Amino acid sequence: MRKKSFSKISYLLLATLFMWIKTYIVYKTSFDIKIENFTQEFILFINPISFLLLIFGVGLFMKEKNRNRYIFGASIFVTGLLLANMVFYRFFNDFLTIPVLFQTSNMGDLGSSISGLFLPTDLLMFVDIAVLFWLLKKPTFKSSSQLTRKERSAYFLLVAAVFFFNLGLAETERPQLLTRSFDREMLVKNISVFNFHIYDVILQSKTSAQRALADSNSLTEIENYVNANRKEPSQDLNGIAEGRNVILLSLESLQNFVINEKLNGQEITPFLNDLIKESYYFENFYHQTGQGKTSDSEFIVDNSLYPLGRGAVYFTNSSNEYTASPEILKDYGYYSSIFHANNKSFWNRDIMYETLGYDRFYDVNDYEVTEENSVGWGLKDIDFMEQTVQHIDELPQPFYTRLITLTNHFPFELGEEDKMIEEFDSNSKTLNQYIPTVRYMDEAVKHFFDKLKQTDVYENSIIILYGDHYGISENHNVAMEKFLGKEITPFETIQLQRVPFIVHIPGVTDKNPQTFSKVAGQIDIRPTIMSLLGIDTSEQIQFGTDVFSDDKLSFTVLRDGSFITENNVYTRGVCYDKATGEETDLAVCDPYMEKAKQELNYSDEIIYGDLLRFYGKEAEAEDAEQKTSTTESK
Ligand code: GP9
Ligand code: MN
Repeated sequence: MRKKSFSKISYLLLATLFMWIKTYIVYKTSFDIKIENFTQEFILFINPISFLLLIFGVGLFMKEKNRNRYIFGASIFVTGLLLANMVFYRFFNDFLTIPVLFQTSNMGDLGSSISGLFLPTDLLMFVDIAVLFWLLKKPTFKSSSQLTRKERSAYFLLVAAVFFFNLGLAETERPQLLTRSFDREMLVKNISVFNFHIYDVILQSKTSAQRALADSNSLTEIENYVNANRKEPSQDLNGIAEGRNVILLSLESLQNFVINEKLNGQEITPFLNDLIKESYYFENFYHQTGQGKTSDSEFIVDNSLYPLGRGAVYFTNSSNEYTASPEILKDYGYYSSIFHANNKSFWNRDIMYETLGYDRFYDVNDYEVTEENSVGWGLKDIDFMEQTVQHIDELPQPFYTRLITLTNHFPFELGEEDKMIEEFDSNSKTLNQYIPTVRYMDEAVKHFFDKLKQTDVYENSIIILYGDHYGISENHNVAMEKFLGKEITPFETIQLQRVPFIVHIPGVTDKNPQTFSKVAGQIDIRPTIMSLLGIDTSEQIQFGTDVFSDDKLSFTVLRDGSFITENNVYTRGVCYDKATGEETDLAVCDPYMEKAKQELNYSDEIIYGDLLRFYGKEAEAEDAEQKTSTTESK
């Protein structure tokens, strides 16, 4: 743009500059945003620009008279937004989202103390506003003429370029940033606090629209399907663990291929291998997660519903009605909790756990985390287990709880002192390092059992261990081929989605351990737990089956539509024979193709339409709510 053009927008540029600097200062002083390298700092620094140029740029469509006034007003609005986030962050250590604004229980905590959350220094937020106000009337900043169409186009082209440059850089730092929507902190860090709000609004309106279109009739067909496919629970094991505590160990990135496997003569998972000899173990058990990774596995385990094909349900549908395990178990006197030494807002857990009915979430703030006891993503698993058992010992019993490990997470970092096995030797650093971190996690699980056995909790619990999702992606196929000593075909890729599933019932499984080869998946975990506890779930809408049931179909469907049956694997339109790993006639897989699709679709319909609000106890509440709103509107 020429000099003349610049002078036309000098007020706009100044307002942008002020707000940009102010936002960056707020980032550095009011939010706790972890920066790991220079690129991340650079992204953080530039990320407010595109939004600010855009919002102020709207003024360019206005008459000269109104333009600067609009920009001034927008500055106040943006400052207010920033300030609201600052104040909210002071209390909740988190950024504002629309569901949070409407989550009255959260706001209730803030209550009358809201004024107390403002600090005198907050007034500094308005220094630039005062300057802008003073300049508003100055002739130098009064633009005399309208921007030409060309100039305007150039301006918005520039805004788009800045935005895509920012997004591109962010994507290289965090692939699938927007589709996976990991964490608010990560989004703010990469696309700015402002664009994060826009993203949040889009996400919210999408879910609200789908919800608004659904009604209770949408559920009938699904109910019929679920009822027709319901299986009787196991004859022998139903109620065998009645009244016991339930402890779930969500083992990060643990795949089956390391179980009972050795590297250079050394077992990779010696403890789990021994534990299996005292437990029920399923060797054909699959994870069913999508982009929501750990959070998806949690969702499946608590609800026996499938996660979504796109995005993380923990983010997209966190204000739905669910009848999750904590809620069901509450009626049987159970206290529910989660242990995970990470930032509570990661995967939107803090919000979602409330929705699911958890009584308590022990997050990173409940742990003693130091430089020495941390690696990679945070607190090392052994220290995590050590501290968690102390908390568990104090939980009201009976309880339902889940421990989520962290050390065996990409990029699989580990200090030399914790390496109990050599790295693998291949072209993939990821797979090479995976071996020692898995070995370390195995040690952490051993530590957990050792410590738990010293309490009286152990004998009165059932302990269920499972891998949350794959750890080694297809990008490492060459290295995996070297490790497994065979070619990785699409068939093998599906078989690599097997994760360990171990059910350990002290006093029961140690006397009669068993390895099962029937096909099952994470979707079956909840019905299995309920059956072991002797709790009837025949009224629940769930897609899984008690794995011990004699009628359990040897079938499971993965989130991408692939499925596995007793003898076949179906993926990417091809049917494989499990015995040979070779392609076989599609007709063999055909009977299950419809079922696989239908289950995923029904589950999606439930989530997108928030259909469980029309079911059981929730339906009564919904009815009552509708009645009051119709009387009010009369
Ligand atoms: C983060 C941990 C890892 O809290 O659960 O998440 P993932 O990347 O595996 O989904
Ligand atoms: Mn995970």
